Amino acid sequence: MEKQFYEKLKEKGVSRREFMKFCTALSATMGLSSSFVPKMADAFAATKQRTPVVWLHFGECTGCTESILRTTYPWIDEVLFDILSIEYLETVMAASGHQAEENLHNAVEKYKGKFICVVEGSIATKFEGAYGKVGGRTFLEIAKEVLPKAAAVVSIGTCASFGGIPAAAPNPGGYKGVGDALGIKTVNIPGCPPNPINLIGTIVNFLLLGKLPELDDMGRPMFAYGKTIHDQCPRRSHFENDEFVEEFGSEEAALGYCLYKVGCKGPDTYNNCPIAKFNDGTSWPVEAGHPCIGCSEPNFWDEMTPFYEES
Ligand code: FSX
Ligand code: SF4
Ligand code: F3S
Repeated sequence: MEKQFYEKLKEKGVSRREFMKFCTALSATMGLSSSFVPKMADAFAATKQRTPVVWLHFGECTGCTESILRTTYPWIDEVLFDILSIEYLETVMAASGHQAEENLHNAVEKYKGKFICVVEGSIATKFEGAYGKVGGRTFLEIAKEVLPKAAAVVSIGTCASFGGIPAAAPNPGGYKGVGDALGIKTVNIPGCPPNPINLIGTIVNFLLLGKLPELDDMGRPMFAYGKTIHDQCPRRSHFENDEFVEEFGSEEAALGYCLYKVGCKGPDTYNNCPIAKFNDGTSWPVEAGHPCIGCSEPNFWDEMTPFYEES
C-alpha cells in the first residue's frame, strides 16, 4: 500500500523527499514535534481505512475548494483522495442533476454516523431559507437532513464558519454560518479563502491522534488560530519603531515598513498566515505588501472595512 502511494506520487513528479518536506511543514504548523513526521507520513501512505467525506456547497464563491485543490501542492488532491473517500463533492464529481442528488442521499444513508461533513458557504435562514437553493431544495433543508447524520461537521471558509460575505449587511436572506443556522457545534476553519494546510492539519490530527484538534471558543483549531497575525508578523519591529507605510508605492513601502496606516487589520485577526503562508509556502498578503483585511474574522466585510484605512 505504502509502495503504491509513493509510486503514485512519483507519477505526479513528487519525490519521497518532497513529500517528507511537506509532512515536516505540516507538523510544524500543527505545533507537533519532529518525532511525529514519520507517523504523519504513515497516516497518509498506509491509511488503513479511508474516512468517508460528504462535501457540501452553500452560499459562497467556491474559492475554498479552489484554494485546496489547485494552488497549494498540486498533488494534494491525490493525497487527500487516498486518505479520504470523497463520496460527494459537486465541484469535481461527474454526476449531475437527479443522479447527483441520488448520490448524496445514498452516501448519507450508507455512511450514517461515520462520515465527516465538510461544508463550504453559509446558509440563508429568512423566508424558510428561500434565498439559497440547490436542485429546488433550500440550503437549510439540505443541511438539516445531512448534518445531524455526520460524525463531525467541518465548516471550511469564513462563510461556513461565521456567515462571511453572503451575510454582509444588509443581509436580506438572513445568511448565517452553519453552526449558527442549525444550532450545532462545528469545527471552524475560517479564511476567505482559508489556508488548505489548516484543513489538512485538522484531518491528519483526526487520523493520527484519533480526535479533533483542540478548539477555541469559536470552534477554531488552536494550532492555526491561537495567535494574531500581528504577533507573528515579520514587520512587527517597524510597528514598534513607528515606521509606517502611508502610501502604496512609496519609499516606505519599498522598505517593507508596517502596513497599519494603510489599513492592516493584523492586530485584530487570528490566523497563522505569516507561518503557514500560501502557494506552497511562497508568500502571504503582508509579505506581498498588502494589508491583512481580516478575512478570517467574523463579519470582516462589515467590521474590518474600509479595508485601506487605519482602524
Ligand atoms: Fe466564502 Fe468559500 Fe470566501 Fe469564497 O467556500 S470564505 S466567499 S473564498 O469560497 O466560502
Ligand atoms: Fe501588524 Fe500589520 Fe504591521 Fe504586520 S503589517 S506589524 S500585522 S499592523
Ligand atoms: Fe486573510 Fe489576513 Fe491572512 S487577509 S489571508 S487573514 S493575512
